Amino acid sequence: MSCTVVLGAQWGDEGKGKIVDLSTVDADVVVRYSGGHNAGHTVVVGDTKYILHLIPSGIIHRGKINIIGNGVVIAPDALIEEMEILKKQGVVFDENFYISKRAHVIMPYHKTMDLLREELKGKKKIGTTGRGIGPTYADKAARTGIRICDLYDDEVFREKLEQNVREVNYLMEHLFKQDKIDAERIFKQYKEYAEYIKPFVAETAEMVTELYDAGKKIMMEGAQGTMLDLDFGTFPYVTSSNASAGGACTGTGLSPRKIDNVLGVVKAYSTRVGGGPFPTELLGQDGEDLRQAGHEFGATTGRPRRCGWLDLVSLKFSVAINGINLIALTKLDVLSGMEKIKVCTAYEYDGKVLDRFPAELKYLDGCVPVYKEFDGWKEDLTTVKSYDELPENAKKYIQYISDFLKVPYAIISLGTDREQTIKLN
Ligand code: 2SA
Ligand code: MG
Repeated sequence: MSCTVVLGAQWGDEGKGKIVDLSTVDADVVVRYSGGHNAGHTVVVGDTKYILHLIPSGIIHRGKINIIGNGVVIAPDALIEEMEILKKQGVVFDENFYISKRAHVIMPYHKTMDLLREELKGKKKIGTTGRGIGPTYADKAARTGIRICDLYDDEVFREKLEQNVREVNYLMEHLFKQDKIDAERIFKQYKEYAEYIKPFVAETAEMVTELYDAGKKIMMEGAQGTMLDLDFGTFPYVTSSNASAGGACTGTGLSPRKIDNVLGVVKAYSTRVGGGPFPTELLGQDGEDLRQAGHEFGATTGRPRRCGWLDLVSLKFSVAINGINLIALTKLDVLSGMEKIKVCTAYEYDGKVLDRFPAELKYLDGCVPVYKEFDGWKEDLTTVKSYDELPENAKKYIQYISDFLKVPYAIISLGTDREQTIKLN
């Protein structure tokens, strides 16, 4: 028995989709523990491209159990749509798929609130995906949220819904001057959704534990990245859940004593979508070149991602709080052809060198990165099959990263295809 958490060590979009897919081969059970349909994993198998937002990637393989854990927030309409698309691609949903009864439900007004709050923030907007994620987790913390199990108890569902709608309508009327929303219409619509997903709803917390105890190999699939974690990311420019390893326990019900490995997915450079500090961001043509070379556009919203050099200060923090013991390095091939490649090893603020990732945004916003510069390489890496075949300069670059972080590589990924992978540990 074993449990591995696969998570993003940066700001999301590290290429987790492919790494999760590779790790799925060895897993019996795949569990999502945080986030919602704000996530976007692209998995390419042969000629087929699957885009997954909510459903664990084990679903593409027969014989694996897939669980949406209690830490995930579920928009039933988005879930059903995703299931329908996957079914058309030949994916089967039966006793291979479970949805936690305890997961919170994204309601239509959560999306409205998400968009309105962003609008009110003006220039300070977070740049959310507009999917209602934040307001849903806020209701969870405020203890007013609606859970999947509530959808099956009409009395409870209606009471909670009417209470929430009363509050939202009050805000709409007094604050946002919007049209009122109708609880009864939502009730009926969500009852239909609830019926559709009913065969899959279960008490998944004990299920995960029992599967682990029965000797199954479990993979916990992270969404977004550590720097977007509600507690450890660049708050308030974060998502509203724990994307870091701690979320894998609270978001599934598996005890921390049962997590054996944490595989951190690290992209060979940095990107982030939305607002917030990004010390190593490349503005202008350099950033644009990296964006084009790496096809850095959001899988969910299509937004162009901000691009920059690798940031080892934030990564060191990420390794520490997640307990990352193995690294999957992705998109190294994208750096081919660059004259010079830089990595940030510290931040400088007001004449002082900071070598730890600060909590205060002002340091992140106002710092100047201290860079170490590497010579680039010209060779195309997309056909490289072993570590030894890598150009010397590429080896120097990746060796430095691993030494700095004191974590070995498990995987080096050189393209979207499964074949474009070097396996090391
Ligand atoms: P939200 O919607 O409340 O979670 O947004 C809060 C911040 O979290 C960021 N965020 C993400 N960053 C990168 N990738 C994400 N998923 C999609 C993808 C994004 C997309 O995989 O490509 O398609 O645009 C993701 N989800 C949330 C978001 O940008 C805010 O900064
Ligand atoms: Mg993504």
